[in-house]
Parts: sequence; C-alpha cells; structure tokens
Amino acid sequence: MDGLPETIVVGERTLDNRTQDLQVLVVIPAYNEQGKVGMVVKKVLAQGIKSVLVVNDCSTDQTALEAQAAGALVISHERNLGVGAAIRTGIDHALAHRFPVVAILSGDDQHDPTELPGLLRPILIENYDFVQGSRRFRGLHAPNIGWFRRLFTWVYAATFRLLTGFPCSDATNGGRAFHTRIFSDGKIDLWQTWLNSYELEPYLLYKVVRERYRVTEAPMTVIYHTRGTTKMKPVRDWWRIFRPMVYLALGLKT
Ligand SMILES: Nc1nc2c(ncn2[C@@H]2O[C@H](COP(=O)(O)OP(=O)(O)O)[C@@H](O)[C@H]2O)c(=O)[nH]1
Ligand SMILES: [Mg+2]
Repeated sequence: MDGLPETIVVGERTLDNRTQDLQVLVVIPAYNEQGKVGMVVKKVLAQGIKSVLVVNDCSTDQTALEAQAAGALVISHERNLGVGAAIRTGIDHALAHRFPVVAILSGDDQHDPTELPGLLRPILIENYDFVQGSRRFRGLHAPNIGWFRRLFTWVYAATFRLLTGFPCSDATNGGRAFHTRIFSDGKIDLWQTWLNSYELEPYLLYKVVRERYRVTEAPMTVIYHTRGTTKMKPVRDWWRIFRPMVYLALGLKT
C-alpha cells in the first residue's frame, strides 16, 4: 500500500515487508464499531503490518464498509456470535492461510498499535509462543480506567497467578499475540461453542500457561475513552470471563 513503511524494526532486527518476512496477521474483532474501526485499521497498517483482518460480528452499522475502506480484509458473520467466535474466525483464517503469527487488537480503538512491535518481538525474535499484553507492565497504563474495571482486572490477574503460578500482571487485556503452532498438538480446543462470547480469550491464556507453552507479557496500554469502551453487561459477562479459569481448574472442561 502507498505510503506505508517497507520495513518494521523489531528489537535489533529489521523485518522487510517486501520479502514477506513479516507474516503476521492482525485480527480485529468488531461489533458495531463504526467511527472507530477504520482508525484502528489505519494505525495498524501504519506500523508496516500488511495483513489486517476485521471480523465483523454481524454489525448493524457501517463497521464492515469502514474497515474495508481503511484497507482491511473483512470477514462478516451472518449472525452475531460474540467476541470469542469473532476471534476464532480470525484464527481459522490464519490457519487456513498459513500465517505463523497472529496478533489480536480490539476494534473499539482502546489499544495503541504503536505497541504492536513490542508485542510481537518476543515471538519473532525470542521464540516465545504467546505474548499477553499488559496494562500493568511497570505501573498502570490505562488512561481513564474506572474503579470497577481497575479492581476486577486486578482481582482476575491475582486469581490467575494463584491458580497457575504464572506471574502475570494483566490477564484480561484484549491485546495479545501468538504463534499458530500452539494449535497444532490439539491440546487447545478453541472450537467449543461455550467459548463464543467473552470466554475464549481467558480460556486461551489459561491453556497456553497450563500446557507449558513459552508465555510472556509485553506492555499494552488500554485507553478508556469517555464513551463506548465496552459492550459488557456487568454480572453476566464478568462471569463469562471468569468461568473458563474456574471450569478448567476444576476439570469440568478441557
Ligand atoms: N461485546 C461484543 N463485542 C464484540 C462482539 N463481537 C465482536 N466484538 C468486539 O470485541 C472487542 C472487545 O469488546 P468490548 O465489549 O469492547 O470488551 P472490553 O473492552 O474488554 O470491555 C470490541 O472490538 C468489540 O467490537 C460481540 O458480539 N459482542
Ligand atoms: Mg472495549
């Protein structure tokens, strides 16, 4: 695309887009994110990433058109299935098209794509399997976060540390990256329908830690704009985030 950098500097390495060196697929789940998703796509492309997929989860607004106009490939669900199903569709696309690396960013402009190289560096350079973005990497980086979100994300991470022993500072940040080889041994079954909503992301993190993949964290700010940062319903959806950890710890699900 015109005007985009041909190379991206990741750590001490310069990855060259022209030689397909940077085979990263950025997946952006989006449900009614008109007015935001286009900005997200443009900011990701400006990082030199060539492949951006927006999974439009049956939005009723112009999300799909806006994402496409900004330069993304768009796959649209025929029904609204949930954020987990949208991410799964992105991963299916990555596997079908043999992308070795996937990064996920939210479609509502809460992440800063200039942090993508730092998220990708451990995978591309240091052979990590999974990098969890953290808004609490050396201090809290979450402008305008409310007290409830601040408390809940802390409690979740503390519970996660207790159950897994993995020293994470933020387990519920939607910004993360991974190598697609984590799906090759069949131990991580993302294709279970109970993961369709907010469950899939916490399930995936718990499983990669428990299955002893190489997991680390990288800084990933979460910006809380004054309006429209979440579609979560308080009790129902926080339980959806919590329950994979509970079910897996108790052996009720695999
Ligand atoms: N809530 C919700 N978000 C979806 C859905 N499908 C895709 N998404 C996207 O998933 C991302 C995260 O959702 P959001 O509600 O903002 O979660 P939060 O920021 O973690 O509170 C956003 O980019 C949404 O547009 C869906 O069915 N419901
Ligand atoms: Mg959000």
